[in-house]
Amino acid sequence: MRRGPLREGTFRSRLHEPRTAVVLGRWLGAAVLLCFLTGLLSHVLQQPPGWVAGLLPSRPVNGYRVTQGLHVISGTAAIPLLGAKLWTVYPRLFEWPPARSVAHLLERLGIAVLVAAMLLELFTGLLNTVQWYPWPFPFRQTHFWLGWLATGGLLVHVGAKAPLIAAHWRRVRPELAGRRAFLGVVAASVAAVTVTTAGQTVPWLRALDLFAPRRPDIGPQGLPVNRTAAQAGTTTVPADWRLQVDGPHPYSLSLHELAELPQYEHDLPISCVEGWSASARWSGVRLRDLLDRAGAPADATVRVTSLEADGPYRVMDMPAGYARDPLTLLALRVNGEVLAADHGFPARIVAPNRPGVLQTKWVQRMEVL
Ligand SMILES: Nc1nc2c(c(=O)[nH]1)N[C@H]1C(S)=C(S)[C@@H](COP(=O)(O)O)O[C@H]1N2
Ligand SMILES: [Mo]
Repeated sequence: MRRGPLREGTFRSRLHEPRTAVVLGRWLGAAVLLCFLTGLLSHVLQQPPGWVAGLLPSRPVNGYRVTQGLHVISGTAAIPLLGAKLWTVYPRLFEWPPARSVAHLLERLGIAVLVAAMLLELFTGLLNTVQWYPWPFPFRQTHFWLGWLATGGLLVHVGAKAPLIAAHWRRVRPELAGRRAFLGVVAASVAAVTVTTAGQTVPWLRALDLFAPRRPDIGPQGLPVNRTAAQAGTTTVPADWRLQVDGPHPYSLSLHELAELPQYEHDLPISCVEGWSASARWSGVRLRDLLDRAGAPADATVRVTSLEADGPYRVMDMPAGYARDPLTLLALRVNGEVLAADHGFPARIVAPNRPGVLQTKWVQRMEVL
């Protein structure tokens, strides 16, 4: 097969043809769609537009744990799928002439945008799971907009290729020799990356969690840590620490006074946006009790500020839906022990169905907004 400037017979595999691309495209499309939708959800939960904030549900307790687990699992699975898909179609890169018409040129440019956005999206996502940010742009916003670009580009691509996809949707008989084996290898690669990383969030895969950056049970008090007290500069808490609560009736409480209030104990997960999650038994004071004591209106948002001097998660706003949930705690203890410095001593927030980044550690102040 002659391909552009390259010699005759450069691409010898017969697997470089539309049926293989269609089968892989279906798998990849499903992974990308799942990844996109769960990513949008994560984005909204982390930074809800004003009118959405009041509508976010604090249940199911493990909702974010499941959706963000799926986000990182589907994104990771998309990496070998994208590799296989690109290998299948890459001879078309050398198509000759490069553009047969304006429409053909536009379609090829669209594919260039799609491939670039998809590669960058999966690359930034993968590096984020290991907290490595070797680029000058902000991760979250870039990942968000690239997600739209990649998914939009995918829809255009599917539209442009619809006739070809339809023509190769059904299995051909007899099946091309080698295709089944190739697809089998791709499926096995996807299964391998999934089972060796999903253990960071799926408890029964924990033993196989070889390549994920975290194991949910490794860390102080049996729980991983993202930002340590040393990194946050909160290893020594002032001896005169008091929780400051500002609202219609402001007050402050020492740690001892907090511990004297009615304590509640709940199993709640920390679900990091990076894909790991772990459940623990937290105990402390209910946030709603602290808010009632401050005379907060039932629909008030509360702003929580950490002792940490700076950092993107120093200040967190919690809409009433979470703040009023009886499970939401200002936790003083975890798994039966006083919080370790790395888990937010003297007090931290734990709320159901919320991203880990919003589970503020080393709490200093709460403000009724
Ligand atoms: N003040 C403050 N709180 C924080 C963070 C932080 O950087 N600063 N990191 C958050 C992130 S990203 C996660 S996943 C959880 C992790 O909690 P853990 O370290 O107790 O497991 O804490 C959150 N709370
Ligand atoms: Mo996190």
